[in-house]
Amino acid sequence: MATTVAEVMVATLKASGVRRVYGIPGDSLNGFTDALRRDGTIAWQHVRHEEAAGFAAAAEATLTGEMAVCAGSCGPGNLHLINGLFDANRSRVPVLAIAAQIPREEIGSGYFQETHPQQLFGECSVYCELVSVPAQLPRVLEMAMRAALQRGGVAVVVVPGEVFLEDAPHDASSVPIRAVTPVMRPDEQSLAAAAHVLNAASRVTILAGAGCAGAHDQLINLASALQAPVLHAFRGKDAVEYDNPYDVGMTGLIGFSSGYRAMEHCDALVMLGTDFPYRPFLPQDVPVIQVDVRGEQIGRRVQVQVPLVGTVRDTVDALLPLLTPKTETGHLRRMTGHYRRARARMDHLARPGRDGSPLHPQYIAASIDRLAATDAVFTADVGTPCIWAARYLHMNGTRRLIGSFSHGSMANALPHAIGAQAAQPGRQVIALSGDGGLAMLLGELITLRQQQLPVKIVVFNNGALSFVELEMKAAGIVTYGTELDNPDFAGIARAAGLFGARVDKADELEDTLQTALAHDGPALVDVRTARQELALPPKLSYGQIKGFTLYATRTVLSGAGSELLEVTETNLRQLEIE
Ligand SMILES: Cc1ncc(C[n+]2csc(CCOP(=O)(O)OP(=O)(O)O)c2C)c(N)n1
Ligand SMILES: [Mg+2]
Repeated sequence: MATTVAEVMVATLKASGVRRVYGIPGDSLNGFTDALRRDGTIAWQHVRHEEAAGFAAAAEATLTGEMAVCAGSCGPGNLHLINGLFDANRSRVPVLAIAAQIPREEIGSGYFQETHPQQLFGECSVYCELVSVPAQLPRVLEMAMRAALQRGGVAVVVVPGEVFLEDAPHDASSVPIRAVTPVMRPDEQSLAAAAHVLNAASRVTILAGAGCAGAHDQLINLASALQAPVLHAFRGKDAVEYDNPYDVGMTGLIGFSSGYRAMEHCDALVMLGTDFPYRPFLPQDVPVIQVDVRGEQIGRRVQVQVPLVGTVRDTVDALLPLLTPKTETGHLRRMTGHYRRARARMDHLARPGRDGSPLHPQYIAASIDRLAATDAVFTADVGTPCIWAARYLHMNGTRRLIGSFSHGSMANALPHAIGAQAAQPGRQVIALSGDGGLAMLLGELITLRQQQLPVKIVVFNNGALSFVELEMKAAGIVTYGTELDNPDFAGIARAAGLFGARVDKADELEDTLQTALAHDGPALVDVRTARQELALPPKLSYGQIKGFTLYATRTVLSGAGSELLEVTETNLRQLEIE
């Protein structure tokens, strides 16, 4: 029978299927970690920086669909969680954060380590409450968990350290809190309005996002009825791309031309479970139908003619009988034909490169894709690794891709991999890391060894914050502040107890990757990668062309003309195939 507040909390988590808690202990959290120790069924998943705990919980929740938990001690301990929690909250995955607080009687006195977590976590959570008296438990915890699960996001329970150790209310009993999945579909009138628009259109395009998870059949059936090309937002890649004859790839800043075209040439757009944020990539002046479980999210990127509030699965099932199947296939054929050509051009770029020069990142990503397990989980750092993951990793319905797709934080790949691997120890987990991203949370290499997590890391070591350099080029800014003078990452990995290897030449890549993937434990492969690889967006604006011209001119004038030669040499093969 649970007697303290901490014991009631542990019992509630246990009853709800929680298997582990990521975090770092500390004075104010000791009552909670001690209750975990005494119970012994929920693992304490140690990390070296609380930010990693937030990211790891986000990845676990993304992968399993269940609630994941992290914890931090008072003040700086839980403040460090925040960036990882922003990531989880913006990806709308259920995460519970237990934020310990300074003693109740000191709140407001400027006490040692004092912060106000309800204010600090307010912006990255769907629920955030302070437990002031034991009688609030377990109700506050249950409400927090339900909010995280049903609203999709982060719930924070703030507990002053001494409260963990106080007696729980006599009638405190723990009930399991699990997600329930409602059937959610729009009313008949809205469905009829959507069908009216779609039946009158002749070139329908579908933009599909993460909301299509679990609705692959419905997506394909809709595309078939409408003879519509399907492009995806990045976060929808693993739910949309596979077994999909209607696939035309991705659009957006890191997408490619065929996805952009499919939107440019449509006469009606269906947005399915996506909050794709880049307005210039969305078509203007065509009717838009948007399907989302969160009605408040509809219409915030583009004017929507018919809002459909419901899950993709239930909404498409209800909509399909109202549609007249289209027989005209011209739009679909043109767009899939364009995609095949764009795909061929991208595959052509995935070549090793000239002897002695750094490897092309496209080749590295395509090699990872080829050698990875059919059920691998990939994580990709914000920066150019996201571009190469988007373009060269093939999804198959079993593989998963996890990233900081909505929050866009650097250094996500390694801690996301920690969460994925902890949740599913038998699965191959591969982190595509930037050299900047890896260095930012480098200490988490030690977590891999200590927690025996056999994550495989591939470092796209281009000696720079390369994505930022691309942004500078597009904006006409001379490269500045982006150089990275890196240490020997493979040596650091070995010193931390991992398998570590460095790849300088293309013909070493495949064997080294294979050895690392087969290694029975964590491994890091550090690959010398071209710094000046240009990753062209699907639509070059006049401003970007002007920006590049200005960048080139200013670079020569600043005396750094050799950088332009490197840009040219690295990208010559892109010109060959235009
Ligand atoms: C925490 C954080 N800081 C800064 C940025 C801005 N930013 C986006 S990508 C990037 C560079 C990433 O460098 P690296 O990890 O080496 O990857 P690369 O683009 O070089 O492949 C930066 C600084 C960010 N997104 N997140
Ligand atoms: Mg880099």
